[in-house]
Amino acid sequence: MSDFEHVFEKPPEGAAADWTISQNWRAYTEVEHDTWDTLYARQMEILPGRASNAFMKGLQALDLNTGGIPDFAVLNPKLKALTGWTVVCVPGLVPDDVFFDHLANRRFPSGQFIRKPDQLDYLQEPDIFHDVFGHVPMLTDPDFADYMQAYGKGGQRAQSLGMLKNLARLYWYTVEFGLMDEGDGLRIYGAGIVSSATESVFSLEDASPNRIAFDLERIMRTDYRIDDFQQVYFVIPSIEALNDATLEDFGPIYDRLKGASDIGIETILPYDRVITQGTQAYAHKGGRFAA
Ligand code: HBI
Ligand code: FE
Repeated sequence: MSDFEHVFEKPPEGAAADWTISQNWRAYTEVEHDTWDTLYARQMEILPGRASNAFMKGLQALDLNTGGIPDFAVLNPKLKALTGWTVVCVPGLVPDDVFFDHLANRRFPSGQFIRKPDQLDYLQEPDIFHDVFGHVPMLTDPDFADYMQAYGKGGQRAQSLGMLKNLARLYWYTVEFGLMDEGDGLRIYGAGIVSSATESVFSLEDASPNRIAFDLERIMRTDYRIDDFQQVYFVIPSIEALNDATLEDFGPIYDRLKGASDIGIETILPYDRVITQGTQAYAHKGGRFAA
């Protein structure tokens, strides 16, 4: 049975044309609320000193630890006041054009379901913990809020130009699995890492993955895998720099990408600036690669 149980051809019963559904917060069970609390507590054992300042600041501001799954009716006024974003509830993965339209309008689509107690360590499809704990705190950062809206607008254009595969890689290696150099060491800002207990440690401390300085076109040529830890992570110097990278016109970039070959996940190119663990490595107190 595929992990993806929440994929639909058209908006399921009760969903609006834009695929949104009511969160129906009252219907969550004790077990589901406990699952949120268990996952939250586990991440908070690991993330201080590993997650980026922007993530930790956003988590504090939104107060996602009031006990159980956050109620969007309580969360959204706080988020909207900070950067104009709101979280909307969807039944699962939505078609790309629907996803982009929500992002382009500062609406983040979050799954309504939460993983089962026997799925704590891994599930492939995004549940509400991945979406709300992983993605939403970064939306409180003004530069990241702009970047995510630009991604939505860029996604609509990429789709029309047949360049979605390349743009999806940019999302993957920044929004989902991005690292940031905060001067005193690498930190996590990608939702796929920050919502995972194991990958939060692996991405910063394990010797096996490559950590390469952010390069927009290089990323857009680089494959990725969805069923295991990443083999390569890309490191931005700041969220502002990431946001600035999307301000240029992607037209010429797409033209160059059309003729460029894909890059495998294990490849290091001669011009890659590889971030080695001895320099801006992870400097968590007691971490194996303290600078
Ligand atoms: N739908 N609900 C949801 N969440 C996602 O993260 C998501 C999606 N649909 C498409 C998608 N992501 C990716 O293919 C984007 O890169 C387009
Ligand atoms: Fe995600």
